[in-house]
Amino acid sequence: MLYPQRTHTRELFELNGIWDFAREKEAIAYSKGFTPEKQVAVPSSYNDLFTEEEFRSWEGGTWYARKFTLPRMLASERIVLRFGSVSYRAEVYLNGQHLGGHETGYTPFEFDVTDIVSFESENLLCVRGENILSNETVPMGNLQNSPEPGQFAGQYPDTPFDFFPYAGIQRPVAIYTTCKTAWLDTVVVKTGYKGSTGHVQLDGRISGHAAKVSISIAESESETTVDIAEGAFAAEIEIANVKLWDVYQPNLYQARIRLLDTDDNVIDEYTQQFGVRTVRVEGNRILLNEKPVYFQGFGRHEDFHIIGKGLNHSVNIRDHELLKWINANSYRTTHYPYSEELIQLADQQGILLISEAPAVSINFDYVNEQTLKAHLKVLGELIERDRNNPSVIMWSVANEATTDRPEAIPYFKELSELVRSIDNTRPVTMVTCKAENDLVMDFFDVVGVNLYPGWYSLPGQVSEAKDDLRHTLEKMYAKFEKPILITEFGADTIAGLHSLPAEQWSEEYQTELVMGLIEVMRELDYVVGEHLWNFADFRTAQNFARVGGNKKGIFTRERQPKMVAHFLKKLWSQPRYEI
Ligand code: BDP
Repeated sequence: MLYPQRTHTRELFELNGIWDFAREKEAIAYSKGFTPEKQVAVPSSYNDLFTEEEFRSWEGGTWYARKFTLPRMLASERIVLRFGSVSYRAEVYLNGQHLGGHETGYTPFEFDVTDIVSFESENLLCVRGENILSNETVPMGNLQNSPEPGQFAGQYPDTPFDFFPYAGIQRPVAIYTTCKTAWLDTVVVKTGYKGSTGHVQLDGRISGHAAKVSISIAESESETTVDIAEGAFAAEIEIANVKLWDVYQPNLYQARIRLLDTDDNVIDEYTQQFGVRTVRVEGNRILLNEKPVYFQGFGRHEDFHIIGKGLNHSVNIRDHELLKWINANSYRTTHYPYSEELIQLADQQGILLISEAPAVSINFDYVNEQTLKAHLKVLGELIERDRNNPSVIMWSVANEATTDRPEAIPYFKELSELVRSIDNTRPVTMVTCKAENDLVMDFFDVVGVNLYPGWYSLPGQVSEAKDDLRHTLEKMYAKFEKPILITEFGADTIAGLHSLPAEQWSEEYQTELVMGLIEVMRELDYVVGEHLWNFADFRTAQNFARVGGNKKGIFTRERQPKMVAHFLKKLWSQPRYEI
């Protein structure tokens, strides 16, 4: 699905702002309009907007409504209604008519509403959201399970993962138009280079009737025209003196794609941005443009005061500024697909992303066929969505599943096969918490591992934690013989709490532990990166282990540095590998 844009042939406007809101408490036809309980902001999670607990922890049906008017000059166009995401599931109604639904939050969906919208009167848009998780959703929730290491349980709300289950219309809602005759549906860009010549393979699908496609790349002054056959086209383009996309060198190209009729009239125009770069694994290295890259960065969350997981450009800008300040080069979109707008920012700023499916804490005590189906669906949607973004250099299919169970083997085999069937241009990883007992690493190119010595084990014992880490990594490498990326490690830390000697929860302890563990990682040549947990403090469900959320942030939730941030900044200012 294309990201919506305004072009010479497409109009675009957003339906963000203030909507009506009500919890579904009665068996009435909300879809035709309802008496609001509250007003709500879109995009935003609804949970932290209001003062009442029953709204914050509400997971059942939520109804959103707003009216909008369409200008008559668009009456001849095809009209599409698009949602950036609604968590966890949505049913959409326009003028009382059911358009359809979408499951698994965090990915976009859209409806052709050409025959339903009115140009004579106001249109009423009603959206039913719902955030009831189960063993058949990805992520899972409401399992009422007993805790096992790496699986969060017994908390309120009942989620087996460690972040607040924020919900609502968390990303933009937009209307865009295309011409009715024909429009570009999808485009896939694959890139490579030889010497100073860039190679771009562009494959697209269209709907409707157009004769040919013209593709021009402004930066390279090239124009190519290809025919359309059975709704598809393919073009190969060379870019002389190509400027590669790289970390903090985000050279981007814009491919202007125009669908033409037999008289060369432009029916549809769309600009697809891309970067020319390659990524692959060789031996113990991940190579970006054939040079080894050492990952220094974080696991993160889309999480901020009041807005929860709602898209907020200001927070996104601040976060990327902090990443640059601390000399990080990468992050993992833990534990779900982040907004398209954030991925685009990473493209523009040269930040490497590991894009993760929302499959966190998949527990094989509860998995059934439906779980796998939901997982495959959302993983497919994530790849379709982000495959043209040069910042995305690796896919992560899941975080901390119980992959020490034999049932995990066919499940993860299927997931890895799906990824490779859609995209063979990026390495694939899975993030384990089972260390050398993981049974599914054979299916992946890079080992991702979360390890918490000095925190969940060996509390307060930095030197023992270092030995433990070394020992675990040695065992893992002996078994898997693949590059290992440390995808999480760290310590909860209350900003402003100090202690000498260093004690858990203090800034001194976080600094000593984190810097000590990094020393060990850097002794081991097969370790290809250090991603700290977490970039910033974040909101979680409630339980006795969480004091106002997870405090493992290197920055506070307000986005100010803790002491360790200054040490990381210094360490990360020197490249790990010689260039
Ligand atoms: C890991 C999870 C992450 C948690 C973290 C922690 O991947 O989501 O927040 O541990 O406990 O198990 O802080």
